Amino acid sequence: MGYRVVVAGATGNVGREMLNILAEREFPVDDIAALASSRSQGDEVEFGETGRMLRIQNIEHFDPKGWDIALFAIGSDATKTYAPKFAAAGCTVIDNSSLYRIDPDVPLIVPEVNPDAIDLYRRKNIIANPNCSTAQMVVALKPLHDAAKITRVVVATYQSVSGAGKTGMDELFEQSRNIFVGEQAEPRKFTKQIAFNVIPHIDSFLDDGSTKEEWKMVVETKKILDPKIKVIATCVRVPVFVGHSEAVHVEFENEISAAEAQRLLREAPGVMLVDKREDGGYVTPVEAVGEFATYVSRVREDPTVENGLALWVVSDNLRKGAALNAVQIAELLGRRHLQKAA
Ligand code: 11C
Repeated sequence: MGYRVVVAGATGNVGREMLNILAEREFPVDDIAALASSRSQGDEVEFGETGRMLRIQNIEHFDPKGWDIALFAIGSDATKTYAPKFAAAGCTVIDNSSLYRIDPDVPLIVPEVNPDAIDLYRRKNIIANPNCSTAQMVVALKPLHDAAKITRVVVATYQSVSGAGKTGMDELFEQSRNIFVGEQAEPRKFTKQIAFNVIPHIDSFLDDGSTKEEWKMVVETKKILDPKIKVIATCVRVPVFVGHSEAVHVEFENEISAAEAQRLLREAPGVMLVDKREDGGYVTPVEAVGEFATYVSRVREDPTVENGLALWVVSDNLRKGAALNAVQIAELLGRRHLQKAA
């Protein structure tokens, strides 16, 4: 016996990956509903590569009563309207937007890092999924924190355009083509040209000069991993379609060698260490696309601080950064709280 599962936002980049991953991981689905706004009502999406087509239903008119789990990928505004309604109807919401992430009554979960925090979900019947750049970083940091206690993280991200949705991907494609044929490459979604360029700006600016994306990495890392860890991030959009990369510089309370860190990372859940210290002996975003793992490469000691390491962390932002983590949360929820009779 399985679950009655809803995917809300099923026509978007993340919603489609949620359907793919539910199918790939053979999540026990008895019934599945694909929802979106009225614009997509009546369209069809495939449930993974099963050949089963799902007709898109309008979220506005959908009755969540009797459904077990809803994976939401509909953005904060729509989440504000629909998550409380679904949760009150007894359907546990796993939300990919930033709306509930810092709500003290909502757990923010990365199953490899803080699975026990999920028990808090009963307060609102909502579980938050972190930002993509946070999720992959905390998966890599967790075994190192357990071993030597992280005190400070300095991270620079190299984030793909798929983080900005399908319109971001279309803009990179069109600008690249236009530049090749000698036409204008006007920015629309992004604030500057993204093709053959990098933009040190993701999400809106805050009063202290940081961006909201950078702030999310700070507050989410504290909530998931340890509130005592100091974090500073610089988040940069790069002309890559899928896959976020991060240069992460970590300071520890206790000594930890690069060799010990490599040993720990080799064993860590969700991590794939690829660190050969030779040409090509590291992972780049195109190699991470479609994969479940968070890849760690370039592990080395940082001689400029007392106990420091530098790492290169890469993952598929639509998967570990969003849809995969949401499905893993659903699996954890099922194991711990929503067990069905066999
Ligand atoms: C990006 N990280 O790459 C963003 C996308 O808070 O879930 C995800 C935003 C979020 O643009």
